[in-house]
Amino acid sequence: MLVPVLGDQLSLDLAALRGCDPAQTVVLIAEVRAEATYVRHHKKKIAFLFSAMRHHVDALRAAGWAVDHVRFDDPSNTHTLSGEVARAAGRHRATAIRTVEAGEWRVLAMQAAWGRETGLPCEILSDDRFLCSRDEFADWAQGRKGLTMEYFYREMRTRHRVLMDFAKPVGGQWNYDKDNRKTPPRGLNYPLPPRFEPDPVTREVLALVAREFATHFGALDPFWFAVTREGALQALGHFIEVALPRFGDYQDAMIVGQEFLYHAVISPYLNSGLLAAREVIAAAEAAYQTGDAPLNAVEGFVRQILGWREYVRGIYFHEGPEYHSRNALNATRPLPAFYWTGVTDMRCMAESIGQTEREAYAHHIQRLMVLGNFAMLAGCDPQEVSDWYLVVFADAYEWVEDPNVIGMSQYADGGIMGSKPYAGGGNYIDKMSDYCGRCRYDVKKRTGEGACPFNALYWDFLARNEGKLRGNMRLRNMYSTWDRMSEVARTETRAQATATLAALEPAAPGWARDSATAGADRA
Ligand code: FAD
Ligand code: DLZ
Ligand code: SF4
Repeated sequence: MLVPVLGDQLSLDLAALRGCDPAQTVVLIAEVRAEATYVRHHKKKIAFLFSAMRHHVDALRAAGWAVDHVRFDDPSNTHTLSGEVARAAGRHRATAIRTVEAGEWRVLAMQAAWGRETGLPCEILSDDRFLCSRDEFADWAQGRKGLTMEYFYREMRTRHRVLMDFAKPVGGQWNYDKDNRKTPPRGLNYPLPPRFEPDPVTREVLALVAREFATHFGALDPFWFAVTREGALQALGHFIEVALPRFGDYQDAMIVGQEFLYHAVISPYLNSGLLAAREVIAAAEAAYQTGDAPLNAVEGFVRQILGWREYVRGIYFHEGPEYHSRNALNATRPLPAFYWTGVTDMRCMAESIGQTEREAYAHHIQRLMVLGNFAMLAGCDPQEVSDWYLVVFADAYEWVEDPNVIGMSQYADGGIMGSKPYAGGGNYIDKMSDYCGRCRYDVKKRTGEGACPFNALYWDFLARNEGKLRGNMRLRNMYSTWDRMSEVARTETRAQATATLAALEPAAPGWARDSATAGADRA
């Protein structure tokens, strides 16, 4: 039996391994150029994954599995997943292939062809590391008018008995967000996620990535991610003990120089398989039960994993491969160059892009209300925006990135993920951050010299998309405010936005995808 294990399937308890006889099985792990370059991933993301894959080879061998590990610099490496599966099938005289479904339509299509390409039976198993299978999500979605996350989440809580008091939610409410999202007081001490010194395996990978992917976006230094399950468990334990109790309070805050606040910074570990969603949820629930973390924090955190994470994966597969191409607002502007360089006078953008370049990480509100918000207000092509997110974050895989970008952030799915666009002017950013006080623009100004670009762009976005958005009840107040502005104010606002948009320099092609093959390898 040949069991190909993908780079984001680094779990010893993988469905494809369960029930296999170690004496009759070869596990294949292949480091291939095609997966590192189908989009030109952040250097740190490639280094994290290659090092985690190498450590997982050791973990599998220690657990008794025979592993065929194709290293990146193996001269006979074909540098594609399918090429390596075919070679390994021949090398080991395999009689069958067993694998777990990939988290991306593009790779699923490859897996579907492995049987035909090798002439062997190929079984593709459901990825039961997720708590909601594709079929279960389809059943839940069947016949519903809207696919609201909150109802999905309640069903998941009930089905998996998480934070439940028999049939009722613990504490009597499903959601404690009203107790969350406070403005942080000045000078609060934030705990940093634990930093792991690169070991010799990681150092070798860092040298490889510096050599082979020198032109990709992002810094390799500092590299402090955990690359083993033990390290990832340590990071989880640290979060539960030190940061979870205040997770909810300052979830939406953005502070210069504080990149992680009380966030968990575990998404690269969860999404690569080093951590399991079930154990993360159980650890958070246990902290509530022992009185080490309050309910508002634990419920808020559980909602992210049992709710949002499972829900976006459900949406990705339920909506099909063409979901990626949706463009409900017909947005066509090329992504501005500063998304890749970080060079902009907008302090909020420069800070969020700068930390992404350094750490391959930005927290949710930076991704949604700064980086995504600007792209949507400016009318950027959602597919270009999606490519950017897939490249720059260490936790980005298409099943999770695409719905968050196409749906939640860009409203390009026309309202499947959210009942209104997550659009905001400078006010929201000012309320939740200390960026504006340090910015050359004046957040209180809508027009004129030095006005915050988000302000005019916000109104221009509403005016530009009036035909599609005016009927949305949740935007009624905003359109009323726009209507009440004087004709002169409206004209000046739109002229200000037009000037801002005209000054945006488009990114040169080739940052996200090799320009020669751009678009060719999407499903
Ligand atoms: P915390 O804030 O501490 O949350 C805990 C965990 O909850 C995360 O680790 C993650 O596993 C889960 N989670 C929270 N929100 C979401 C969500 N909306 N979707 C899925 N899981 C969620 N997350 C990714 O893992 N990969 C992506 O490529 C990704 N792209 C995003 C793009 C946009 C435009 C937006 C708005 C969000 C995106 N997210 C993505 C969701 C979220 O921003 C990250 O999961 C989170 O910032 C990871 O950091 P953390 O571990 O510190 O999370
Ligand atoms: C992201 C990634 C990278 C950079 N490299 C590899 C690799 O060399 N080998 C591999 O098996 N997987 C890699 N991956 C992860 C795959 O692209 C991933 O399985 C798909 O994105 C599907 O989620
Ligand atoms: Fe961003 Fe505007 Fe605030 Fe500057 S003033 S940081 S551009 S929101």
